[in-house]
This record gives sequence, structure tokens and C-alpha cells, in this order.
Amino acid sequence: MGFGGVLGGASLSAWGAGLTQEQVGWNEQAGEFVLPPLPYGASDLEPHIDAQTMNIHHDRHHAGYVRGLNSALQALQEVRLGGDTKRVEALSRDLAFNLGGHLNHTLFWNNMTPGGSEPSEELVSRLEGSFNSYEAFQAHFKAAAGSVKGSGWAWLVFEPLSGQMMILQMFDQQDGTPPGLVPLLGVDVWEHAYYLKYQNRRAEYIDAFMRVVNWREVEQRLNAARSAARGR
Ligand code: MN3
Repeated sequence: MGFGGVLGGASLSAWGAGLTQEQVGWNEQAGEFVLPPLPYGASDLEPHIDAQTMNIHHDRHHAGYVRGLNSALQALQEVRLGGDTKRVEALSRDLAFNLGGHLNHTLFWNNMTPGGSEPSEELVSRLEGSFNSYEAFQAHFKAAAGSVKGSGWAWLVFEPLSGQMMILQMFDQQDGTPPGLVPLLGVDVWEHAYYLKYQNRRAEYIDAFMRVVNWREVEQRLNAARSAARGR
């Protein structure tokens, strides 16, 4: 089973399109995903995101999604061979949840960079085109992240048909949004992402996240998505 076979056809396909096989840890020989290492050290985002949170979040939570993803794929393979289609419904949900969790976290680690960064003038003017002003974008993004009920995410996405950037909420790990949206910047607001350091002060965590954003990565994903949209 190739990488395209895993991601193709589902609404998550565009969600993973900004990532390389290496970034998502797809092992062709083994036919399974391997937890990719963090793209920097666990303490490198301090004081904004603490090392203990990063270690637990990556080594336990993200690892759990990769494990769940591999077992769902394996079990679905057995179902196909054995013809026991009664398990398809539950396994399909497991697959969507864990694949979503794996891709979301892989995007999230790459959305951050030690010391943070500033968006380029070009990216700021594109954000102004979609959100009126950079300040309005920031306020909108923080409000979306701050108001997710329960576990979920806020995402800045590119919508290829309109060429606009949009901000949306995602619940749990699944891409419950229309297919084709390209993720540009996501913040995990599950409690495991911030509770050790910020407890119930989610807004402080979101402010801290904004200080370590990897705007270069955001801009690269946006440029790739814009070229793909033009080439359609
Ligand atoms: Mn998480």
C-alpha cells in the first residue's frame, strides 16, 4: 500500500498535501507510519511552551495517534482479507480519528519554531486581503482558538476555489470541514497541549503559541497551495 493509497480520496488528502512522506514518517517497506521526531528540541520553545508539555504531547499523545493509525490500517487489511465487514464502521472512525490526529500534530510541530518569527510583508498583505488587517486576523484567530468547546483546534486554511484564507474550528482530530481546504496554521487547544503550564488559562497559551509561530512554513504552504490552485 503506497502513501497515496492511505491518504487518497479522503477529505484529509488536501490536509496532508503540504507535508512530505518523511515529515509524516511513512515507512514504505514496513507499510506503516513511524512517529516522526520533533523538528527541534523539546525545550527549544521555552519559555512559551515548556519541555515537559512538549515531551508528553509528542512522545505519548502523538505516539498514540500513530499507534492507533497503524492498528486501524492493519485491522482494516485483515477485514478485507477475511470479509468480516461488520467491523468496518468502527475501524473507519478509528482510522479517521487517528490519521487526523497524526497529520494535525505533524503540521502543528512544524507550525512552531524556536524563538518565533515575523510574517513577511508579502504574507501580511495576503492576510490583510482576507481579513482586512493583520491585527484583525490575529484577533479573529485567537477568538476562534479560545472559543473551541471541548477538545479541538483552530486553523488558518486556504480555500482554493475562492483563493481566500479562512479561519475555522475543528473538533477532536477530524477534518470535519469541506474537502479541499489546505491547512496553513493550526493551534491545538486540547487541554493536554497547555494544562501543565497554563492550567485553565487557555488565552495565555494561545498568546504564547503566537510568539513561536513559524511564519516561513505558513507562507511556504500558502504559496504551494496557491500554485496548485492556479494549475488546476
Ligand atoms: Mn494534541
